[in-house]
Amino acid sequence: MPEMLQVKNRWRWDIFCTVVDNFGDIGVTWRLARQLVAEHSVAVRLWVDDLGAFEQICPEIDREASQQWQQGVEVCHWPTDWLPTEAADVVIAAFACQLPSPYMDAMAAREKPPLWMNLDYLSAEDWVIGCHGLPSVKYKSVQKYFFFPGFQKGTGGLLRESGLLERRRQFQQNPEAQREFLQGLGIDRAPSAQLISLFAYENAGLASWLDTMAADSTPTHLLVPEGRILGDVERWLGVDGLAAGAVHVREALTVQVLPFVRQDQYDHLLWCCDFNAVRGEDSFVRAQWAGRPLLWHIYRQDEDIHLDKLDAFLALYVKGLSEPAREAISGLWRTWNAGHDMSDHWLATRKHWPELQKHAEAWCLEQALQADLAAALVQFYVNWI
Ligand code: TRH
Repeated sequence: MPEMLQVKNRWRWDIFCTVVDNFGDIGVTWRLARQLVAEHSVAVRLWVDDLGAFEQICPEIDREASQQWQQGVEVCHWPTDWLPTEAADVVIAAFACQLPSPYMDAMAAREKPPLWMNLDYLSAEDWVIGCHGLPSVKYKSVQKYFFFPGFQKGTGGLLRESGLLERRRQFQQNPEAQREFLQGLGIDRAPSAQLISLFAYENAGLASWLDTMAADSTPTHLLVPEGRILGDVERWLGVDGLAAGAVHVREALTVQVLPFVRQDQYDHLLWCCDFNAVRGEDSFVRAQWAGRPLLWHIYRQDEDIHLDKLDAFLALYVKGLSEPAREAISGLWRTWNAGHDMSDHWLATRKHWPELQKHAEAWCLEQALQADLAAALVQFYVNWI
């Protein structure tokens, strides 16, 4: 074992990330890079083509620097004109991004070719199990492999840092810590109000959901990080130029706009809330680790293939729920993703609140039984060498 540790200490991994849009690409690769360094003593270089997006989730990033160290990770700006660089032992192309061709040649020039993997998008579809770990294309002597994150045995699992659930539980059991954290963001939670976070793409169904919450007998405090959904919030409130710090009250609903916070703070926000509306990939996973009921705005894809992904996830997620609770939460998610009227589905969901709360924690614990994605990647490499 000590030998293995010594070898491991010398491992060098390169992770390549192109920011296609939004924050999911950098969100996932930054999280993975940090975890590999912190928990597996791996030397990681993270190549990113857009440091501006990176800065949003990690404000320490110097967007002008071609190379910098952040939390033990060597962050490199992926230049348009690639300079000769030695290839690492393990090369991860995140979300099928195309590596620079001189780097591919450097991979092929190594005495022992590196392990080259494509870290794919997250999907709960069954075919993922059959494809995870399979060889993909080859470049000269270098074989590429598919690595699929997932929710079921036989996939690469989900990103989950060591001790995450313990930290989350301690925080959720500490009202004072939560109060302090929320106050730090300028949030003064009324004791009787349910707290909901809203991170989503533009959605025509939002107005009906806000109408329903405003008319409810239970007060709601809705926290909206700055981003794409703000236009719909503005239209509903009848105001322009919403920005971080804005607070508007409509009947039982308080809407508060938050600044976009660093990734770790966003976790704490999710842990504080009774219900989290999330989107894309990384926030979706983090909301599951929060152990609270959630609503997923899935990233839209051509020919509506994202709807198959939504159904595949729902089919797994609702197992163990009573039929009415199952219908309520599935209906809510499908309606949200269709941009339709949320009123009835929200009221139906509220009826099954205690069951959905219990279920969210049970789902989280069930998912935590899988090896986490970083550990699974390291294991894949160990098996490969
Ligand atoms: O931003 P997203 O929609 O990202 C993506 C991309 O669109 C990507 O191209 C697509 O492939 C993928 O979705 C499916 O959603 P996601 O994945 O949740 O990423 C958001 C990241 O931003 C996540 O790491 C959490 C982080 N975040 C913060 O750090 N602070 C915040 O205040 C908020 C709201 C989010």
